[in-house]
Amino acid sequence: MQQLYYLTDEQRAVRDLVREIAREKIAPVAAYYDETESYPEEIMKLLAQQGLMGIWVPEAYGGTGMGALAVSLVAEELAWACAATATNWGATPLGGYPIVLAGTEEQKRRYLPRLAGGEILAAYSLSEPGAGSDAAALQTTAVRKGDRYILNGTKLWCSNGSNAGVITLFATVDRSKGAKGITAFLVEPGFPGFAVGKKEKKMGIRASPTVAFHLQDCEVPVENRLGAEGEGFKIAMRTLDFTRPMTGATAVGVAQAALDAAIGYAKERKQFNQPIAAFQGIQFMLADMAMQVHGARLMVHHVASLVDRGALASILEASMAKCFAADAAMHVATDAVQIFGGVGYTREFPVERYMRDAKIMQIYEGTNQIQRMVIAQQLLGMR
Ligand code: COS
Repeated sequence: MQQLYYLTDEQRAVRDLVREIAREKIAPVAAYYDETESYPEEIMKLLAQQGLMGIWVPEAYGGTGMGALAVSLVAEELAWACAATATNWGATPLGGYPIVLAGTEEQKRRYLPRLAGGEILAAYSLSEPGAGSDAAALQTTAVRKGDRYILNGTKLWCSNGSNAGVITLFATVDRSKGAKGITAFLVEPGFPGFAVGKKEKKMGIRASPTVAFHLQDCEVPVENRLGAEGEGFKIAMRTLDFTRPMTGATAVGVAQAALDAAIGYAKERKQFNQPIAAFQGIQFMLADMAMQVHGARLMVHHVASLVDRGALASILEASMAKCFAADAAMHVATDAVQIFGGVGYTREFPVERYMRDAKIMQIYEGTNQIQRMVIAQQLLGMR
């Protein structure tokens, strides 16, 4: 395991706590939750009991305000055991961080303490059937009528959306204005006209429910608008700048798990009268895998540390870390399956799950093609 000299005692303590929970409580049941596509309720409760839901919430609102690097450490350790649990856990900072960014004092007091305590979870709802990579093309409308907004439309791909007590949901007050019409709302599942739609049947992270929402004349009180009308797109993007490193960390966790499994198997498995680890072909694969994990982790930690030092989350480095780590996870998990050979392709071993889980990391929170577009635009001074 890498020596991370730059971690504070507090960050080390939270990492070690989550590592212990992940290894003892989560890893043994991860295959069960994957196989049954069920929600790991008990695990989520345990994470809340251990005070882990509020590490991103400022202390003034009941959290421990530990910052982006701590969030990344937790995401990595959870993902080492179960990427779906890491996604379920990460949906709350993703859905709740916009409140920290743009919430009124009243909104912060209403939601953040409950999120910090794990009393409710949050989710983030940007995507739609016709607006995936092109997020600014969203069509869900919000029309103000007195002290309410009336929302109509369909949202897609919301991680942990069926378990959230508050959803940061993006709609447009004026389609003709494109990104400048997009407005953020704090929607509660009990609001009239709000319904959770179909749950997706997915290749990976199967213990993390991904759902659609249907808004039919959904009534949202004006006090639940987050930021001003038209500010929603920037809130959405600045949130992703904060959470893309966390997604990168989730990918690092999967990659580390795949590498650990491959090392263990290569030392045990004998062919041609020796462990396959004795073959240079396998050694070179392991060395390349380890370099990918190491590099990805350092990129994630670097951008998370920038955020913690008060720098605006770097758009360039957030995209780089997310993209590099997700590609690393896919590469390392694929090679881990290869090292296991035939049994790696079966459900007897977890590496096939790692490979299925790694794939989503190249897709969610902005595809890796979108990340490359953002990186190139930053390099070329086009943004
Ligand atoms: N941080 C802050 N502001 C940002 C920003 C960022 N990362 N990215 C864009 N903006 C701002 C721009 O500065 C611009 O503001 P001005 O008009 O005041 O200059 C505004 O937002 C619109 O930006 P732009 O014109 O670049 O938007 P585009 O429609 O071209 O799209 C991309 C930008 C492609 C980057 C965006 O749509 C995206 O990230 N897509 C992927 C969506 C995604 O990640 N979905 C996953 C859902 S969450 S699981």
